[in-house]
Amino acid sequence: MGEAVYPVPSEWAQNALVDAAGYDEMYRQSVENPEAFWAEHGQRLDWIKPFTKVKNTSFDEADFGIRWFEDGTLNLSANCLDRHLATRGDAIAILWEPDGPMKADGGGEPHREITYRQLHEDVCRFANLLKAKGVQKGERVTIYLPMVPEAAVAMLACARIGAIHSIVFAGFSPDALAGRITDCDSRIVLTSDEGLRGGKKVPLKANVDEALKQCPGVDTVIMLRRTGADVGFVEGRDVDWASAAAQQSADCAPEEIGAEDPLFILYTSGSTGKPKGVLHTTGGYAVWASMTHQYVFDYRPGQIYWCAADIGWVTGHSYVVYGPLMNGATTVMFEGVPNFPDASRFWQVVDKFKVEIFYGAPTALRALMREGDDWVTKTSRASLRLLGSVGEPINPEAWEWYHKVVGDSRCPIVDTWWQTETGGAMITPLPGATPLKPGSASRPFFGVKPALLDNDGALLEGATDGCLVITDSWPGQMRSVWGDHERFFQTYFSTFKGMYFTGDGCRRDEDGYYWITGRIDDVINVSGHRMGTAEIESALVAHSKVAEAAVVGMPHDIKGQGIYAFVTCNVEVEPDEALRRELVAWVRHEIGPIATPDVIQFAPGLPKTRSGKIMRRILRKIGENDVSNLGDTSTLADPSVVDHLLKYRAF
Ligand code: 6R9
Repeated sequence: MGEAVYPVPSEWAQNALVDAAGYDEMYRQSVENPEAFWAEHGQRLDWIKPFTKVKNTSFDEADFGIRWFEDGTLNLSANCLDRHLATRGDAIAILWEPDGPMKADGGGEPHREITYRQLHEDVCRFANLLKAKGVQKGERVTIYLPMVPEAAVAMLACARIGAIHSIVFAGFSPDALAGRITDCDSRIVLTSDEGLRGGKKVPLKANVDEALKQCPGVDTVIMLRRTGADVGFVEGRDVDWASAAAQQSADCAPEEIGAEDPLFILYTSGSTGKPKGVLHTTGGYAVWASMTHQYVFDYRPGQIYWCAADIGWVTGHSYVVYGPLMNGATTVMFEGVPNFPDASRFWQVVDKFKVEIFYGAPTALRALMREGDDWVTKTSRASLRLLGSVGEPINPEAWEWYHKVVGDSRCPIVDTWWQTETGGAMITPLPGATPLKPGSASRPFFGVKPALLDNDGALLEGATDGCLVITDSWPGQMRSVWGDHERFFQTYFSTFKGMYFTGDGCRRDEDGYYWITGRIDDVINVSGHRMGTAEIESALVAHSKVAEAAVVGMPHDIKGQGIYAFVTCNVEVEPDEALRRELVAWVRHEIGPIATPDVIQFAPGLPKTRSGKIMRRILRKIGENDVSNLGDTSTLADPSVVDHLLKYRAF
C-alpha cells in the first residue's frame, strides 16, 4: 500500500505567504547564506538599537557558543504590545474561554475579550507591581498559574522589565514546584487561589504554601483570585494580585534588553538527572517564535487563532503568547479540557469564536476520536481553515480523522516537530507549499539543517533511518541550561561532535520528508508531555518500601506512551495490590498526575549485568510487549530474573 499524499489545495497554493517554489527558494537562501537571510528577517522586530552582527555560533567544544543579533537591543513586551497600539489597539489580543461553558439560561461564567490596549495597560501595571516588589532585571520570577489571561500578563510584565520568568505547569506537585523554585533561586512566586480544570478545583495556593516550606528564599507571593476560595494568606509575604496591581500606574516604559539577555527558563525532562532549566534569550527567540507562527500558520492579522496548549509547556510560550502577539493576532486562551462538559467542547469553542486556525495535540485528538464522530459533526466548524498538531508523533489514523472529520477534508494539517530546546517549529509543512503525508512532519523550516546519523555518528544519505541531529544553529535555539552550562554542552553537543542532538529517532523517505519515530533516549512522551524515566524512578525509590525501580515506556492508545514501572521492594516487604495503589498515589504526589504509572510490576530483582548496570533493553522490550527476541542475555549476573519478569509481565 502506497502512502497517502495530500496535495496543496489550489486556493492555498495561490493565496498563501509562500508556495512550493517560494519555499524552495527561501530555504535555499536560508542555508546557503544564513547571515544575509537572518539579517533580513531579523528586521521583523522593532529593535531599540539595531543589530549589526547576525550570527556568531559554534557547536564545537573549543569555541562553543550561540549568539544571534548579539549587539542589538529590544523589548519583547513592546514587540507584543506597544507596536500594535497605533494600528490595532482596539483589536482583541486575547479571547479567553473559561473552564465551563455558558449555560442555556444565561448562567455560568462569560468569556473575556482583552484588547491590545487593555493588555498593554494590565502588563504595565503588573510590571510596576513587580518593580515595587523589588524585582530586578535578570531576576527569576516563578509563575504557577492556570490558563487565565493574567498568566500572559505576568509573562509580558517580566519581559517588559527584563526579569526572567520560569513557568511551572499548574499540574505539578508542591515538591516539583519547590525543586524548580530552588534551582533558579527565585524569591517571588505568582499563583492563584485555585485553578479550574474540567470542573475540578486545583489547590494551587495550598501547593505553593506546601512548596515554600522547602524554599526559605521566597519572600513574596502574588496571588490572583480565580475561584474566591478561602485559602491561607501569609501577612507580609502574600499579596492580593488585583488590588495591588490596581494601585500601580499604567505607565511603564519598556526596559532596553540585550538580544542575548535571558527571557525565560522552562524546566524539561531529560534522560538523566533532575529536570533541566532550558534557557532562552530574547532576540533570536523572538524572531523564531514570530516568524514560525506567521509562516507555519500562514497567519494574517485579524484571523482568530487558537493554540490549545497550556502555558506551562513551551508550546504555550511560543504559540499561545509570544508568537501570536508579536504578529498582532487574536489568540484564544482556553482554561478547560477537551472533554468537559462533553467531547464537543473544542468544536463548540471553535464555533463560538469563529476560530480559523486550530493547533492541538495528538493525545487529545485520539481521546476525542474514541468518543465517536457525532460530537464533532454536530458542530459547524465552517470557520476552520487550517489545523495543526504538536507534541508527539501523530499516527496516520488520528491524522486522517482530524483531516476528514474535524477539518471536513478542507483544511491542511501542519504537523510541527520541535522541542522546548528549539524555541519553535523546526520540521513542519507550510500550508501553501508542502504536500502532506499523514504522520510526517515533512520538511525543515527556513534555516534548519537536519541530518540523520547512525549510532557511530556516521552521516547517512538518502532514504534511511537514523538519529536526528541539527547541524547548524538557528535563532530560536536554547542558549544554556540554567546554572549548568557544562551540562548544556554535554547533553546536546557531545554525543555527535559539532552537532545538536535532538534525542529523537527519525526516518527520511525518498522525497526528503522526515518522519519522527520517537525518543531514542530515556525520555518517554506521555500525552505529549516529556517525562524522564530517571525522574519517575527516583520518585519511586524515595518511597520507604522500595529498594529499586526501573521505568520504561509502553504503547498506549490515547496517551501515545504510558509508564511501565518495574519495582523491587525491600526484603521485608510483601508487595500486594494495596502497595501498588500506594505507589501510584506516591508518584502522583511526588511529581504530579502526569507521571501516574500505568503499570507497576513487582519483581524480586531487575536484570543487571555483572558490573551492576540495569539492562534496560530487556525492560523496554517487555514494556513494548515485544518479548519474542530479548537479545543476548548471557552477560546478566542472574539470567533467571528475566523468567520471573516475563511470567508476571502486564501483557
Ligand atoms: C513542542 C514540544 C519535544 C519532544 C520531541 C519529540 C516529540 C514534538 C512532535 C514530536 C513527532 C511531532 N514531538 N512534536 N514527535 N512529531 N510533531 O512538544 O516540546 O515538550 O520539549 O517535547 O516531543 O520526541 O523531542 P517538548
